[in-house]
Amino acid sequence: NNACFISITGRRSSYLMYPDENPKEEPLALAQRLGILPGGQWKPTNCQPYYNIAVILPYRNRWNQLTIFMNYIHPFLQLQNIDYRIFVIEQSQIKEFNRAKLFNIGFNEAIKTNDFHCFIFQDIDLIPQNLDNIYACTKMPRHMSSSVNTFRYNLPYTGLFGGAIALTRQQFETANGFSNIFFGWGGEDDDFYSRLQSRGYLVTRFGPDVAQYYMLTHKKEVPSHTRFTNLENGASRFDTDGIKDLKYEVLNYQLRPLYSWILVNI
Ligand code: NGS
Repeated sequence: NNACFISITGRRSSYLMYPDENPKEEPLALAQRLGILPGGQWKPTNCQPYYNIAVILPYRNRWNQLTIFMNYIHPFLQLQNIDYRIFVIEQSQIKEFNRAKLFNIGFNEAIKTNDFHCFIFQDIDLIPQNLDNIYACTKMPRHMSSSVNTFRYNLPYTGLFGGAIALTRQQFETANGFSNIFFGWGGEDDDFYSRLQSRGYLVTRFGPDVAQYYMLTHKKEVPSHTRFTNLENGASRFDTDGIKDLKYEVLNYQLRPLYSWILVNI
């Protein structure tokens, strides 16, 4: 009966938020001001939160964006009354970047620390602009970033499942997570969408005026040459390539003031 107030979406909020692209506050000072526990954990204390989420962020060589993101996302999640913990999974300099595998690793590490019900898998260059875009899970896997400013707030194609997504632990495990073989840019999100479809999940989205994101600018990545072949034979690997056969090495693990940092070799 002391449940936290939650603004469930569907309500049209015309107020768009923007990040401070040049934040000045030191991480420790920010953590203290906002009551964030080491490792980037927080939950409301004056009411019972509905949701317990892990935010999983793949990372490499984008310190400026990470700083902007952290300064923005903590107050945002706190305004939503979410019980949350943020994980940054950094890939060592070895091999091409593998966003999908870093998500799998983040999931695997997060469930060792807590019985999270819900996972947000997202890129650090995406800033949610509308507080009604609740950082929690829905009955179906949800594509959260369907309305991005760089696409003039339009969805580029129906099957797009990249950017920011929300899945329950059960949904993610049923899909066997992401494929681990997508090195370099592109396709891993399309493959994941096929996985969900093959397991009978329909994906959901909130309306375009709720699911709005502001993308921090960066130069366009060069697409990988193997992405289409990987996609074509993807279905044959749904059961064997994913969280069930995940192999990696943890090089460093720190509870930083604003997030749990895990450096990995993949
Ligand atoms: C598709 C990519 C996706 C990507 C999407 C949007 O073409 O991985 O573009 O990218 N699929 C393949 O390359 C097979 S975006 O315009 O946001 O950079 O997510």
